Amino acid sequence: MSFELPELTYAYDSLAPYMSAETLEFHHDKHHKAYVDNGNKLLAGSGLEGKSLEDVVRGSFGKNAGLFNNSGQHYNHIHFWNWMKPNGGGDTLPASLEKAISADIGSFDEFRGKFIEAGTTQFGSGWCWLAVKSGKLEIMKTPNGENPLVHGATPILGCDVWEHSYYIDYRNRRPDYLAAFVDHLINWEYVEEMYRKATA
Ligand code: MN3
Repeated sequence: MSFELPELTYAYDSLAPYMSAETLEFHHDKHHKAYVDNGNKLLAGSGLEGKSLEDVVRGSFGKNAGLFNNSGQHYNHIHFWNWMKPNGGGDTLPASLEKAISADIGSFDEFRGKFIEAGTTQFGSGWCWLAVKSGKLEIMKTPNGENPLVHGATPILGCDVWEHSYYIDYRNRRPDYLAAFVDHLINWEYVEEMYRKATA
């Protein structure tokens, strides 16, 4: 099965002013598309053609750097678009998720602080995450196209801290971008859906 670029489920200008149409046009139409196109070229003949995307990511890690980088970024971005929605974010969470964050992280405010800190302190390009590992929620950060799948965990929320995700709108103010992501963009229903699947 080859990789395909998914359509955004919201209008390009609907996340403004927190993420502009210009950012989404470049990020989705150019950057994500390049991961899909390059990933498909590298998938051919890799021996992983029939596998699920998750298995391609895990199976190429440490073995086929080109395929790993592109398939990892394809996986990360498919979810990244769904981890956002117009009028999202804030501290009103589905009950099961709020309970799990309180139990495993401490409180919503602790989650918010640690998630933003993980994204701010990721040196260079990468991602910060809320992931399920051994049944518990954890804040993680990874470089480049890596994600929790290759560290024995399942991501349920991630924020792209590559400069292409925020430089048009925030220039070098990565912490402000991360705060806007948490306060105004997160699609908590999708996070909860991934949490339920990860803990089923
Ligand atoms: Mn990106």
